[in-house]
Amino acid sequence: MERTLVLVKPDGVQRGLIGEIVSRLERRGLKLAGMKLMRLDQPAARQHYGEHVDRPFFAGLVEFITSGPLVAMVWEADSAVEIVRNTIGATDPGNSAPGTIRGDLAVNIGRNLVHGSDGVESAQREINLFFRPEELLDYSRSNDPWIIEP
Ligand code: D4T
Repeated sequence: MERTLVLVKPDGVQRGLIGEIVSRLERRGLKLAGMKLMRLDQPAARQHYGEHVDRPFFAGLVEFITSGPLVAMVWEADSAVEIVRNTIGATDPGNSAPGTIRGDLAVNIGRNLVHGSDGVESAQREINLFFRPEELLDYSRSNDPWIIEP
């Protein structure tokens, strides 16, 4: 089963949208494997956004993501990476389709509420950055056959 990392960024926490965002992923049928409220320090933030180190928005991005608590989660499904990306919507809320998290709840690329891993490999790397293996739980849900064809 594929796993992906999702962050409710500090803007989502401050705006009281943790429940809304978790609820959308839950109702989609994704399974929660791990979750914690935490504050990212500068080194971890620089590591998480390492691919953007040379971009002009990098400093602002690190400042923003470390500015307050965030919620880190691991969600699971077949094709979890793609399903989460589609549920979140395009990076720039100006292009996010209505019905997506960003398309319904955000208007600015620098305050786009959520992060979702963009590939299976980056998901694995990001999950390892945020969670220890024992913090991720393997369990079955009684309604799984109503969500996933056995
Ligand atoms: P994250 O990583 O936050 O889920 O966003 P995406 O995966 O959808 O998009 P990304 O990696 O391209 O960008 C990371 C992060 O940087 C912010 N950003 C991005 C920004 O403030 N200005 C910009 O021009 C871009 C491209 C938003 C998301």
